[in-house]
Amino acid sequence: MDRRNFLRGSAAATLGAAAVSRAALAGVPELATQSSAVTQPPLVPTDGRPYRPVVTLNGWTLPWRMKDGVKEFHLVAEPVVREIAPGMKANLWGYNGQSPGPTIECVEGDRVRIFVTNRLPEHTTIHWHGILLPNGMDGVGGLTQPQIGVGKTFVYEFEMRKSGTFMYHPHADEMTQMAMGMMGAIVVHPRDPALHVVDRDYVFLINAYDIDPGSYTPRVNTMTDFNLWTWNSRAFPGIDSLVCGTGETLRIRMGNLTMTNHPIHIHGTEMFVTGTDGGWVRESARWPEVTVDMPVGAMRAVECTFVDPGDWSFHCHKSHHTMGPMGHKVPTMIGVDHSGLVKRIRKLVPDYMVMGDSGMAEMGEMQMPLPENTLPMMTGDGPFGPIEMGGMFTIVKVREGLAPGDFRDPGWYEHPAGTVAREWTGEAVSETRQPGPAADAATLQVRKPGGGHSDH
Ligand SMILES: [Cu+2]
Repeated sequence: MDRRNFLRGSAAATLGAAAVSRAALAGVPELATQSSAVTQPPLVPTDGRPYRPVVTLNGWTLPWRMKDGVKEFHLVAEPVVREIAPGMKANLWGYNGQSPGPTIECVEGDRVRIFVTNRLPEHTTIHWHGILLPNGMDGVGGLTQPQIGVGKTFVYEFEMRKSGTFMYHPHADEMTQMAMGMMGAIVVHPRDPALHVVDRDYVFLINAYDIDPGSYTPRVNTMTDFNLWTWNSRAFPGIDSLVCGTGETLRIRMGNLTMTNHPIHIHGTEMFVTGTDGGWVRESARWPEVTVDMPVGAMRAVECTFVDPGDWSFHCHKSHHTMGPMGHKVPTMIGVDHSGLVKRIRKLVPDYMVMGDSGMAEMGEMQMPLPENTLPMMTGDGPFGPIEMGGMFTIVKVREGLAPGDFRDPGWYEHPAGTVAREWTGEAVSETRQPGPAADAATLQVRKPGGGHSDH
């Protein structure tokens, strides 16, 4: 490519940005943009109806301006570079500098005006998932509105009729635009600030990418073979810890924009689903779970309280979703004795090594050279060694006496003496027996409403 064509090419690449005319942006709220993938502190409202703000995991909340009683937001759809975890960056499409875009927070009854500027190389729209609004504001390109052309700014205006957890994403060339990371969360707080109150309130979206090791841009045609399983476009150890005090109520709002379900599992407590993108779940309809399945295209708000402090795991229970991209295609070698073979191969390839003949855990420690721009299969260092996790995994750091609003990472949990599983060394143990279940067997006979007995 000669210099002239190169310049023409790069001009085309930045066409979106260049083509947004000043006139089109007259009167539009100033562009707020975020350059960091680190969890930002909650945005405490300084005007409008009062509410307790959420914390977006590895994200941020979009500032607004009040104009004649209307909350005005400005979203800019644009190419972004997102750090998936230290050591890997991805060329994604997102909003206002990041993928996912910023969380939009408002209050039930708020009238919102959302300006959407398109700096992508193709047209787009925004659909407001779960929000009740006039049909023409629903954001389905071709059906309820013309597409937002390259360089154009559209405006959406509606009232937030009900509180809850929702999201936004394009309804234009969806396969491409969602595979590239275009999505964001919407949290509408109750008009009555005394309703659905919790101590800490987190939100994130579940997404997935297919990015070949050594490359930077997702394959957008992938249907099932995703290799990066992410929360808010971050993979462990890039996902920040959630922070919570013992006895506090923790709400976690999650939305799933991947093409498969995710059974999200928490350690150390039980969760109740208190809301979906359809609204709040009545208290009488809630039941306890330690794994909440996240269906495709759905949101769930779960609430939990921790009694025990500690570093509690919080992850997808599909084991391949807690892995990094390197290693999915390694053959199973368990039980294969290839020690003789290795010697012979090393004569030809001195650095040859064998992996997985006694399981794959050794990959957690392996410092083998990776191709450029990818993540190891198992990674993350804990206080006791490698954590052997990647992908959709993080930690809820539960501590006693945390100050309200303190979301700083408290470091690793310091276990009280004698409370950590340890190697058995055969020391003498007390012979004292606790009363066992046998003594209580009679009281365990449960009378069923039908009159019969059952032994539980
Ligand atoms: Cu999963």
